[in-house]
Amino acid sequence: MITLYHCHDARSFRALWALHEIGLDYELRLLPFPPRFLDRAYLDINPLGTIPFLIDDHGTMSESAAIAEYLIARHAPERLGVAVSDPGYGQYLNWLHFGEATLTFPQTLVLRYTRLEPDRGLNAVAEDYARWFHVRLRHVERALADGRPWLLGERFTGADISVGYALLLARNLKLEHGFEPLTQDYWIRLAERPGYLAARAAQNA
Ligand SMILES: N[C@@H](CCC(=O)N[C@@H](CS)C(=O)NCC(=O)O)C(=O)O
Repeated sequence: MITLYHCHDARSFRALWALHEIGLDYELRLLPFPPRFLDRAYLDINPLGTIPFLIDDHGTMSESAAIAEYLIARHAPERLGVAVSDPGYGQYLNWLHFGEATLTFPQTLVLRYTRLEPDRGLNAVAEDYARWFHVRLRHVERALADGRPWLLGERFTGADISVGYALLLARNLKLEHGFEPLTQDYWIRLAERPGYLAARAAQNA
């Protein structure tokens, strides 16, 4: 059995989305945000206090892109993953990590200084990192320039879940004005996927 600790629309959404794309049974534990302060008992489960936190028969994990990669490798490698022997394997891993390390990290500074701690007077930092995000996002536009529907080509993979979550967060932070045309179309394709819609319904249930 798989258990996922999740907060609404937080990075743990990558894991939730992957679970639905794969079609796995799981138990969802929804927490208030931030759980570190609002659900102290959670620290006994995950001492980091962060989400996601995934438990399965083999152990625990706390990194959202790694969880998507792991679930796909174990349960849907051919449908949603890219094999080590495939020439696209390096690109697959690169996009999986780019989604978190390059596209999500700068947005967390925007979230922190505009939504969570606006009284710190660090709005200039938020503006700098919003710009940083938009510049890095051009890499997605370039990747889609040959008309491909998904980052790796004709097939949706875990890389699209990782980058797709960064686009969802950007929309929530009102940063979508920096989406260039192909990126905007890509977002629409992502948001129409049954797996994405089912994950959103699950967190709202
Ligand atoms: N790199 C980790 C980051 C995990 C993380 O920091 N999650 C945030 C939510 S998006 C969190 O739990 N924040 C609450 C806190 O730091 O107390 C990942 O991709 O899962």
